[in-house]
Amino acid sequence: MSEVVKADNREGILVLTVDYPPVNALGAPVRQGLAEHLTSAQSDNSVKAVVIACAGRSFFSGADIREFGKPPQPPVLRDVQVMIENSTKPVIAAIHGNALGGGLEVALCCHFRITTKSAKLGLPEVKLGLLPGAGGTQRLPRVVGIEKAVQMIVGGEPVAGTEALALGLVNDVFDGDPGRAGEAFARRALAEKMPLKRVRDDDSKLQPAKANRQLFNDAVAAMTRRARGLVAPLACAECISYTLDYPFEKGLQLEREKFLELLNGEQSKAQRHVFFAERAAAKVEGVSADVKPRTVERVAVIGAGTMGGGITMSFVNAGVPVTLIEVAEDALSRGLGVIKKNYEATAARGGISAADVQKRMGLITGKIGLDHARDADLVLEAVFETMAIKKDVFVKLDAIAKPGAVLASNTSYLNIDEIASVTKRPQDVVGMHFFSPANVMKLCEIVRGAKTAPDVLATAVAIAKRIAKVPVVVGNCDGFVGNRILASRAKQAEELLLEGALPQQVDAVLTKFGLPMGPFAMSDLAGLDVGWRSRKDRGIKSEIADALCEAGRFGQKTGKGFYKYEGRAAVPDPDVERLIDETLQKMGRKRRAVSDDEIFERMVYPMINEGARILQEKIAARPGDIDIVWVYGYGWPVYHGGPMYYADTVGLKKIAERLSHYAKETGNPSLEPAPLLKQLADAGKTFASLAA
Ligand code: 3H9
Repeated sequence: MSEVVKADNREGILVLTVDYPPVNALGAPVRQGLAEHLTSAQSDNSVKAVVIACAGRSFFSGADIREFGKPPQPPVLRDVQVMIENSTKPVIAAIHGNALGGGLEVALCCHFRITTKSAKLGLPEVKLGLLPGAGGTQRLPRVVGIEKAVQMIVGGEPVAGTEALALGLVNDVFDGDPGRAGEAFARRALAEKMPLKRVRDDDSKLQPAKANRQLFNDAVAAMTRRARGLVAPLACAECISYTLDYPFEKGLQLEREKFLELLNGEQSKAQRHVFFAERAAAKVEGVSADVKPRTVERVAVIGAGTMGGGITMSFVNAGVPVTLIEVAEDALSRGLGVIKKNYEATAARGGISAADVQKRMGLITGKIGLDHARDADLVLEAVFETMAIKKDVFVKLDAIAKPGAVLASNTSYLNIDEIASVTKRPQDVVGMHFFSPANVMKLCEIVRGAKTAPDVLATAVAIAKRIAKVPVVVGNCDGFVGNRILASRAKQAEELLLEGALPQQVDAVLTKFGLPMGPFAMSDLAGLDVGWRSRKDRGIKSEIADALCEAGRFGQKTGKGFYKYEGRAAVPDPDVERLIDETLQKMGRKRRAVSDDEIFERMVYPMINEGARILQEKIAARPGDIDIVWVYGYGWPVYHGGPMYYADTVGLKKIAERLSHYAKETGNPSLEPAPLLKQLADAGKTFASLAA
């Protein structure tokens, strides 16, 4: 009998407890164990009802994603579901923790479901580029109605136990041990002779949408508005529509076909890569799992500008109080005002309640003067991006911060060791680089200095996760992982303009690929004057951008930059084309037609090349870490898996050849393939082979 599924016949109630760490995924041993016990329960006269519960922190978290793409091992999940659904004895799912994906789909085959109030019940397959492939798209709408099902399946967000009860998704809620609660419910079901309801047999909740198809169409339109380029949300919606058009069995069969199509498609493979890469990135090389993070209860953020404000919001959104520190009253009240306005705008859109605005603002204490960082366990510096200013702040922090406090800098490219060197406690200094807008973007690059202590890294990772960010630990170099790769792209973007491409052409190539914006729209958003000033300081030129700034075009803030702005809409501007022509004439250059293919290769392949250098220098520990930085920090389309994953799908040989070609064509040796890229390409290998 199964090791993974324990059976305990408690005076007629057979309690099956599944124990398959870490998250009770429905892997082959689980399916086998369930099938064995369910079969014997049918013929065992002493069994009157069956409870399915899980040990550990959760009910089933879904199918075992590691099995996807491998030959299926019997019994398949559907066979187990049929056994449950057709059981002549009541089967009760007792849910705690999570019931996700295949986990909820199993529960939907049970005759009764009970849950803890805090459990999360949902079908998040869409986030893996999939759809619920074990009947979820056919059963959930029959339980919660079409509109809620669309929200849960196309949106992929779970509901809590209390909401599940209100929706009729569960029969009851419980506290305490799932097995015991399941047993008690089973006795009640038997005593009250509750009928064995099969979800598949009841179409009543489908009737409103059957009578008025617009209900379905509107719900889908609302949920797919932001599905840019993703195939899974639309496939999920299509499968839900089968409940309106076909009998249950036919819908199930069509769902299966669509599921397999997505499973074998390129998008889901890329999205599954991102799922595992994100989890791998949280494991820090050289920091074992038993290193304990330091306790962080009080946080101080230095600087109430755009970054400091966004970082503060991230903390308070997670319920962590922040002391927000500025040097002067007007800067502080401006910063607090922006935060309040942001929250009020979210409340106006219905994202949070008016009470939430009050509560979150109540977690922020504005103060003047660094002295107020004295009691903080974590101090996060987000002041102007100049080494001298950063050093000045860290000298002062060193003098006042309590012993053991983590001193973090939000620098986006400066040398963290140089910043740490002005303190007497470089072991406590770490980079925590957030991305703009910091309250929205999920990435946090955690920069490891030469002397950063392991428990400081562990603390930075833990606190980033606590505030719902995705942490990636990176090494110290100019621009770290994200901005260093961005710089390699920016160089080529500028070069392309000097050869004849236009900003709108370059941007369009990248947005077509799935990035939210191209380099020129991004520069306009950030403000061209910032880079201009810094170039002047360093004696560097950027012909076109400098010419734009000299003409007073600083980007969105002045209504003109690489584009002109009508409201927030970027419109190509003939004046910019003229300015480019004039600049090229002055330089003695002629414009040529640049193809979209060349633009794509010259923007993306140098990024991959820089990624290879970053791996070789061990600035990133794994290719997947680079992918996570670009997916969560810069909007690289998740369905292309990140630049390094994408490179493997193109083939490193092709990428190396094209880079070599452009190096010769443009006379730019830095475009030659990096040694690691060349070595892998020559050996017919992939970046993924490095992590294996
Ligand atoms: C599905 O169900 C398809 C069906 O519709 C149709 C089938 C026919 N499988 O995230 P954590 C691992 S698709 C295998 O750090 P947390 C994870 O890799 C599935 N492994 O923990 C990690 O491993 P490691 C639908 C899985 O507490 C470890 O567990 N379900 C799975 O922060 C801990 O993970 C989903 O999409 C899995 N399903 O969060 C849910 N899930 O330690 C996906 C996790 O080696 N999972 N692992 O790095 C999650 O969202 C989160 O993991 C969860 C726990 C919320 C469950």
